Amino acid sequence: MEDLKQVAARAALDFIKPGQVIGVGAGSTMAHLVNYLKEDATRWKHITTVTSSFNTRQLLLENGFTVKPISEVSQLDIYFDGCDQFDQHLNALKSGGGIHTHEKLLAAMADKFVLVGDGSKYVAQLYTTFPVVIELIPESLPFVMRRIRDLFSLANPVLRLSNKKDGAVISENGNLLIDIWFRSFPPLDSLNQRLKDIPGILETSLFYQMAQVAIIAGKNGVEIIR
Ligand code: ABF
Repeated sequence: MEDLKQVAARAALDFIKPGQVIGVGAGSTMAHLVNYLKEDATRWKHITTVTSSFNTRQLLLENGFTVKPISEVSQLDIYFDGCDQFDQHLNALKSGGGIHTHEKLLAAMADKFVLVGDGSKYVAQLYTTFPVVIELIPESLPFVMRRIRDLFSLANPVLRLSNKKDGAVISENGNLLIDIWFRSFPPLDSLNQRLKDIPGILETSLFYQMAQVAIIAGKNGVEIIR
């Protein structure tokens, strides 16, 4: 019996055409998508893939797919990615992996950005069970912390620390990550830009009006939201 993430990932195959350049994001739902592509390798052997995730890259290579570095691509036919939460306007929080800088780059490159997930990720409006995560250059930490506290009275910015050893989590780009926990979100339509206007911050995990489609699998089957 497929779980809901598998059902959603299988439905994503209908959006792919042989020979396309497709982006594949991170997480377990995307791992299911790669497995379904592998199951029909004859049909999908000529697709070219690009990914934001080290783990997804390894999985694609192990299954014989062509994987191009992001640096060699300026446009994608389609980009699939999971998320932590998305709302009825397809605004999404993609906070878990801390690789949102590359994920947002691929989403912007794509002619179509498709969110894929189980129904639990779909909410009427984003709420604060997930933080907005920012990637920042290390030397800006004290300033960025101060500026966030000054600008957002309902924010609690927390440096993401490694749970294995002392010290902060370092992103794939060699930067720091701050999880900003909000007691309630400020207006979403300006939040991403207000954060990115703070010098030192590279990117946020709030994907505001970036996705064109969402594929969700719930107990009543698959729903496509556009
Ligand atoms: C990644 O997918 C992150 O944005 C998010 O945390 C994760 C969700 O993965 P899963 O499919 O395992 O729920 O892109």
